[in-house]
Amino acid sequence: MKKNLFCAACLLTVALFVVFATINQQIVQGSEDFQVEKTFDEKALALVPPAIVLQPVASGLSRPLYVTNAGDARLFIVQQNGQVLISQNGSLLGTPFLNITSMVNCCGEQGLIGLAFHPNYPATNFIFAHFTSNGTPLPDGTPAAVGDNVIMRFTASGNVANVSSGKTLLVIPQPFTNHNGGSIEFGPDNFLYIGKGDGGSGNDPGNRAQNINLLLGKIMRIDVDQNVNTPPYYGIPAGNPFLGTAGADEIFLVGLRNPFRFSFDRLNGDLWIGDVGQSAREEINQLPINAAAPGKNLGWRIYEGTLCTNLDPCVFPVNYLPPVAEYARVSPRCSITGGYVYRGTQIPALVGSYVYADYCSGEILRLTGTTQEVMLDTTNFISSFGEDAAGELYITTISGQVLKIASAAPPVTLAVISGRVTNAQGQGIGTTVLLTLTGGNLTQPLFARATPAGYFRFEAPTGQTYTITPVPDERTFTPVNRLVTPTENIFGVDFITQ
Ligand SMILES: [Ca+2]
Ligand SMILES: [Ca+2]
Repeated sequence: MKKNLFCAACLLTVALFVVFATINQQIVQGSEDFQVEKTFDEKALALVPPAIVLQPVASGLSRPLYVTNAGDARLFIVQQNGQVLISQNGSLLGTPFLNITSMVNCCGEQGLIGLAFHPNYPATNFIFAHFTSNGTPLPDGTPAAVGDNVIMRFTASGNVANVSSGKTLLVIPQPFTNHNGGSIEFGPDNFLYIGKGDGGSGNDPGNRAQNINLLLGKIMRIDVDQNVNTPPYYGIPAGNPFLGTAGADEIFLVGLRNPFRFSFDRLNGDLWIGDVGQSAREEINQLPINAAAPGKNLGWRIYEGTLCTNLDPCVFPVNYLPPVAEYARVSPRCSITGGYVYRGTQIPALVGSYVYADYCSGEILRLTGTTQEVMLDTTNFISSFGEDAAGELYITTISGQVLKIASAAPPVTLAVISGRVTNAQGQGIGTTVLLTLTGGNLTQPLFARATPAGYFRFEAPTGQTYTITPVPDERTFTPVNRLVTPTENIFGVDFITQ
């Protein structure tokens, strides 16, 4: 009998335990669900490309190739013909910021192909331009042959750069008209990085990208704060790999084919390069700017992406750095347009992804980890990406547009929805009450547990209608549930029970 009693008590205990554990599990799961609901959204967003749209910024342009900023609200639009235009408050200013059409050879892959503002701009009022010469002597008298690649510094103030102030940093002979590279960008170390193609033609016939005595097929790094007033108007950073040894001192990375566009992640300073392939692979390279970076060899022309070209023996070069991603050059895809790691605020689901495009297919893609996803398929020939001061991204189309990449969805704002469960005397009921929030776009209910004083709170996206329900137990609640449609934080979603 005693045994039976024990067993009955035991069973009761087990039953109670199970019930309690179930409730507890619900609560735990509930709070996890809440967490999961929030992280689920983020995870889901990380796995499903965000819906993006393109918003017109400027049109009627002449072969725009780039967009950049000077740390303020203006957008600087680079046209291949040698003009830089300013878009301010949604309209184009009538006078170009920079106009060097008289010294630029356009177009094809030639023209004004890169622009950078000094990191201390406008306090240090230097801008830097990368262009192919038309053979006209440069403003400081330096000769340049048709097709030579020039890196030139100008002074600028307000909305105008001074062309006659031009100082020549580099004149790089270019054997063919294609593969001029393009991007010039200041890195996290405040040095100027310059992307150069392999000199052109196909399959790098002069094997220039692997030749450390040539500046072609390289990323260079120079210090524009050295020799500010004396030629060559730059110096060599101490960490450059061939400083004090064989090889051109300006070289930072070796073995690129045509890094038309590269950028630095504004959060962590990583260098991201879209290196245009020959006929098989388009590739993306990424590396942190740290002590291991100088002298890395990105492989061309031994490798195109991860494929051996068979132009040379298939042996990894010293300091080889393989791409972090690549895709096949299969129609309609033909040429990568390197972009940016998105660090803006208007497309939360895109933060941290590398955004890039294919010039021929018109697709805008993102790379997250090792996953490449098409976000938007367009009919545009996307010549470049650009970034404004806030980190929002733009594309340029060779037909003459600048378009902003924006979220197709309205921004999600969370509201606090809170209230209290009390007895008729307005006192907390001293024991916990579980509540659920269902409805809206939620795929699972959210759970909250009232405190002993009766308070509870949820957070849920605004603009949707939810039902809040105390989970029925031996008590009844008045009302049984409540509907809310938060546009901002809501307090006083109260219930009364015995
Ligand atoms: Ca050297
Ligand atoms: Ca490579």
